[in-house]
Amino acid sequence: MLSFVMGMMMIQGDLQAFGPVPSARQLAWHEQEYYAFVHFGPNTFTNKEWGDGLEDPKVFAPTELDTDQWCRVFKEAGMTAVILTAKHHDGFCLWPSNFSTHTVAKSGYDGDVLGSLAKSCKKYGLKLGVYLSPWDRNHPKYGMEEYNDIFVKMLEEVLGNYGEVFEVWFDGANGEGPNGKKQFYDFDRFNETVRRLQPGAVIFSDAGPDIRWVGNEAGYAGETNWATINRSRYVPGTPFYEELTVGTMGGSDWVPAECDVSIRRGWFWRASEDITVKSTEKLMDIWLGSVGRGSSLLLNVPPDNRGKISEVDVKALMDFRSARDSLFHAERKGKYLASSVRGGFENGAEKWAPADGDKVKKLTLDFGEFEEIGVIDFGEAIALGQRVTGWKVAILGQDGWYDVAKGTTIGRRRIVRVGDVTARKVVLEITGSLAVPVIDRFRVYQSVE
Ligand code: FUL
Repeated sequence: MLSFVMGMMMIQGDLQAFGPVPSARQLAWHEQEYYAFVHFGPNTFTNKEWGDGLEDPKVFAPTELDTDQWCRVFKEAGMTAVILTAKHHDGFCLWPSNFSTHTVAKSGYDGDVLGSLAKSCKKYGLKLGVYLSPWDRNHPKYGMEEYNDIFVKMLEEVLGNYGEVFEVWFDGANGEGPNGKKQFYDFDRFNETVRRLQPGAVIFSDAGPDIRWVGNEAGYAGETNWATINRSRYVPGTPFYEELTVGTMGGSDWVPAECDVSIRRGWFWRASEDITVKSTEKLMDIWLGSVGRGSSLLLNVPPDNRGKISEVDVKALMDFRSARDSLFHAERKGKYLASSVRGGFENGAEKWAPADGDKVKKLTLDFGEFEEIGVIDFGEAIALGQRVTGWKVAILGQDGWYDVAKGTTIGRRRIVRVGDVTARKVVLEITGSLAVPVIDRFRVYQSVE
C-alpha cells in the first residue's frame, strides 16, 4: 500500500522521491494512455496535407457533421480523450475566432466545431484537448511581433470558452506566412497563457514543457523509454530525435513521450486512402510499442468529408478493441512472494520494494497450479521517479524455469506478450536500478483468440 504524504513525496517506510518526478497534471496525463487525434479542416475537402491558407473557407462544408458520433466511437474504442486540430497550418479556425477571417464562421458550415466537440466530450465522458498550430499560412500579421499577440488572443478564446482542456498541443512546424516572412514564436507567453487559463492542462511540444514528442510519427516509443530528458538542451525547432524516442537516464526533467500516429496514411481523411487503414495486428504492435513501453498513444482518426468517422475507421477501431479485450481476457490471480520486502510494504502484495542488501530482487506470482497465460503487465510507482534500468521475466512451465523476456526501462507500464504458454509461477526480477525499485503493478492475464 503506497500512502503519499503531500508535498514531501514520501511513502510508507523510508522511500523518498528519486530525481525528477511528474507534476500533478503530468500524473493525470499518464493515466490517459490511449486517445484520439482529430485532423479536420479545409484539407479534408481539398485532399491536401498542408493547406496553403489561400483556400476559400467555403470549401469547408461537412454535410452531416456529428461530433456525438466521433465521441461515441472513441468511447467504445476504449479511448479516454480527443485532441482536435482547432487550427492547422492553413490558419483555418474550427471555432468562430474574432482574430482571423479564415474561420468556420465564413465557411460552408454553419456552426462551431470546437464548441460542438466540447459538448459531445462532456456527454460521453471524454477529455478535450486542442492542437493549435503557431504556423499560420493565412494570417496577414504572421511574421510580425503583433502575430504573437493574436496567437495569445486565439489561445484565450479556445482555452477560456469551452470548459476544461486536458492537453494543449503546439505543433513545432515554423514555415513562412502569406507574406513570405517567418515568425519568432513567443513560447513563454503561449505557455503562460495556458497555465493561466487551464492550470490542469499539460503542454505538448517537441520538448515539453510537460509532454515531449516521441521523435517519429510511426507511434513507437523506444525499447528503452525514460520519462526524463535534459530540457535545457532544447530550443524550439531543434529536436534531438534519438533523445526524444529513448529519453535520458538520469535526465534533469520529467517530460514523458507521447506517441502520435495516424490510423491511415495521411493525417487528414481522403477517400483514396481508405485502403491504407491499419490492420488490427499493426495497431496492436503500435499499442504495445507505445502504451506497452510506458508511453501514451495519440491515434489520429480523421473524420471524412461528411463530418463523420468513416465506416472503415470505425471497424478498425472496434476490431482493435476486441483484440485488446482478448489479449487481457482474464486476470490470473495468485499469491505474491518477494525475495525481500522493505519496511512499509506488505509481503504478499502486488506493490513492492525490496529491502536494502537484497541481491536477488524478485517478485513471484504463484498460481498454485498450471495456468494458461498470454500477457504480463507491470509498472513502476512513477510518482516517486523512474528507477529501473534492467528487468527480466521468467516462467515456471511444465518443463521447468525459462526466461521469457528482458529489457531495460519499465516506467509507468510494461506489457510483455508471451503467446499462449502454461505457467505455474511468473517471476519479475529487477536486474538494475538507479535507486530502490518500487513496483506498483504486476499482473498476468490469460489471452483468447
Ligand atoms: C506535424 C504537422 O505538420 C502535420 O500536418 C500533423 O499535424 C502532425 C501531427 O504534426 O508537425
